[in-house]
Amino acid sequence: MSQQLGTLEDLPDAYRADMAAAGVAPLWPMMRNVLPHGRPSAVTRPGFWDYGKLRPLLLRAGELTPVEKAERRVLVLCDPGRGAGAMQATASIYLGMQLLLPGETAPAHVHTPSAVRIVVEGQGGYTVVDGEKLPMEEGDLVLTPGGEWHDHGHEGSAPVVWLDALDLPLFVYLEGSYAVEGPLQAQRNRPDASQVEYRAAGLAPTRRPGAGARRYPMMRYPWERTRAALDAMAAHAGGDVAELDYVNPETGEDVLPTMGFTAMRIGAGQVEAPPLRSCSGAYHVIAGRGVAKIDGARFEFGPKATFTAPVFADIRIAAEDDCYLVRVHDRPLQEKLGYYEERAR
Ligand code: GTQ
Repeated sequence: MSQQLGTLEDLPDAYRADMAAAGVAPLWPMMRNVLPHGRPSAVTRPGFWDYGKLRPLLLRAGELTPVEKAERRVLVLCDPGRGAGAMQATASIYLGMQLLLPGETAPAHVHTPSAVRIVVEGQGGYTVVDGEKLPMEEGDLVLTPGGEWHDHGHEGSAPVVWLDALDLPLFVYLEGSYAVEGPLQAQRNRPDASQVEYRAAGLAPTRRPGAGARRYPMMRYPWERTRAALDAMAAHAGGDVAELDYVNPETGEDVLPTMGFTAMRIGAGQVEAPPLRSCSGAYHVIAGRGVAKIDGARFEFGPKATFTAPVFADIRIAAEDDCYLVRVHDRPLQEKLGYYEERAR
């Protein structure tokens, strides 16, 4: 079955030159590169970022580069498989640590990629999306979906840091990535939808016929609620790891078109060993310590660490104490394309 295919070197030099001059190339020497057997071959390699190492670099960026000179003051987490400078953490997922100092604002813009913020440190930060002011407390998940105006501000007294997850690499690949800048938004004088319409799981506002919900009805998922939900679930999980999907409260679907998010609680002594998944992923540690083994790489993690897993990675996460993590993945994209799968380990 696995036949040896002809190589470029098998072909006469003159023929190769004629093909190149005509703007064509033979498929067969490249066949296994573009269509490997059985499973994809990943360029992405497992990555690990300790917050203790990133934090001083980020604060130094705060001294070196005023926010006006940065638009967004971010250190990008570069996939080791693509090397220093790679503007991505996996094939489809971009991750960056963003710093906002007290009193600063990051100007309003709108872009084609979608973003999610996971708050790492600090109090008083907020994001305004389409006029809705979303407070950013540690562990909160805040959406800024593609096509929605957003700006960031900071009313607190100490640095605020959050992890950005964007589907930017996909949009760059598609030659579809661009932004438009605008003035800071007027803020509606009311709390965000998580505190008004969507206070409780399973309840959504009653609507008149034809009066639909917003496409992104709730753009902030307070960590306090997520953690309480994980604890309640873990108490009755019979020793299983508790994992919850972040969903659109009106539709039950993934919060964004291409990226999905889950919250996990791996209890002390438990090991999370998921099936091999066709999606890539990133884990951000909200609390707890443990050891992650991803495709043979071994990472000792603590609070605020971030690590990544390529497609079909062999993942084992052993918790030393109770661990809370947020997982970012591209399963929604793969499901839309019709190829998401899980294989037994
Ligand atoms: O906060 O809007 O990390 O536009 C990269 C691009 C953050 C943002 C990033 C962005 C933003």
